[in-house]
Amino acid sequence: MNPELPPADPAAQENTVTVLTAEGAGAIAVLRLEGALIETAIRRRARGRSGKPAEIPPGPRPRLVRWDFGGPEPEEAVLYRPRENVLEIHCHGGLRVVERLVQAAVADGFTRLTWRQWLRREERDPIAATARAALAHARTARTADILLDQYHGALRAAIEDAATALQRGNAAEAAARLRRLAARIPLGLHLIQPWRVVLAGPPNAGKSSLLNALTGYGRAIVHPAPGTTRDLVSAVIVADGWPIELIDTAGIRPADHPVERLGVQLAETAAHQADLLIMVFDRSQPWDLKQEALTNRYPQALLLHNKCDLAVGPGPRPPGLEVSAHRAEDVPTIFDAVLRRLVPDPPSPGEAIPFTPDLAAAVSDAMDLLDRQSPQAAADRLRKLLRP
Ligand SMILES: Nc1nc2c(ncn2[C@@H]2O[C@H](COP(=O)(O)OP(=O)(O)O)[C@@H](O)[C@H]2O)c(=O)[nH]1
Ligand SMILES: [Mg+2]
Repeated sequence: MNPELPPADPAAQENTVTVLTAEGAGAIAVLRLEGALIETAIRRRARGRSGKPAEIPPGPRPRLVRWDFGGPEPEEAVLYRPRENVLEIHCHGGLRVVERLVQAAVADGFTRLTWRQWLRREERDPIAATARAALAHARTARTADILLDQYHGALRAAIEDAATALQRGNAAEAAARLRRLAARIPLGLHLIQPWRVVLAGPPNAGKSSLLNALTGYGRAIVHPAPGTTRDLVSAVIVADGWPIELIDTAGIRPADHPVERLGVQLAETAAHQADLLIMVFDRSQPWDLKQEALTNRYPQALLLHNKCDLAVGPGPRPPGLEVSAHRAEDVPTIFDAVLRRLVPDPPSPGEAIPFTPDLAAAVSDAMDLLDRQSPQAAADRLRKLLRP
């Protein structure tokens, strides 16, 4: 027996059907058929109002037809045939209709592609293909703009320049370019994934009140009795165009009740995984050793001394923002401080940003290789990103 797979039939591979609209139900769906079988499919399935076969010549004119996919009633659809071998079917976006139209295309000899596979094939530049796929997940116009810059070649050009510098023996220039790219990795990895900002601190300090104030609505339960927030409550918000997931916790402290202990453990885990930890303290209470211990344990935390609408409690406190969750005017001050931490140096338009873990890893690897005096290997590692 021959263990080798037979070569793929190129003709079969060229006839493809792809749903281009987002997964899930929508008002309108777009199916894209590609390949020489389009002519046969049109002859078999496209009908005019009278029920007679409709002709769809290539050209920019969209046509309303009834597409006979083998169901009880043909489906109304707008056909657009930009080229001989490309046909777009714009139809109602219900999940079942779309699935049956795809099945009909498969029965006609088309191979189903996911939109990601289709993109991979469409875009010769793999970085552009990845950027286009990432754009589908951008949450804000600001992050979408940055991904669009990468789609249009900002990152590709920077990587090419670094690789060229390496090959010309210009190690200093290559190192400088790679350092600039590496500095952008933390930002790039948050264009799709929001930054995680965790609110922690002793119970009753006002963490849940602050989450509510920052999100602008009552997302977390606020209660005068300590220990109300036993699990994590989170909300994704947008600050200055950046997506941020705010995570409220039960507070970090010794807990007696097992459910509470679970909440405290969750809080500790969240604190360790956070991009930014906000430690909230009640400024109206005396500053004590427990609070001092918390600030020592998380020296990287942003400190908020909350309830500053009340009289200040005794004891010297470490420096931090003095705010009140009950004062709307303090919200922008808190966001400013948060953003200074998360995006200290916002990128300028057109800047190159490595925006996936793979791209980031390639940049880091290239820097390591350069450090270890292997400029050729570093250049190869970068060039690999550019090949289709
Ligand atoms: N006066 C005042 N009370 C506050 C402030 N922030 C929170 N509180 C109150 O403090 C209590 C505990 O707040 P909560 O947000 O549940 O604290 P958490 O346990 O840290 O989540 C509630 O009664 C809040 O209304 C503030 O800035 N000023
Ligand atoms: Mg709470």
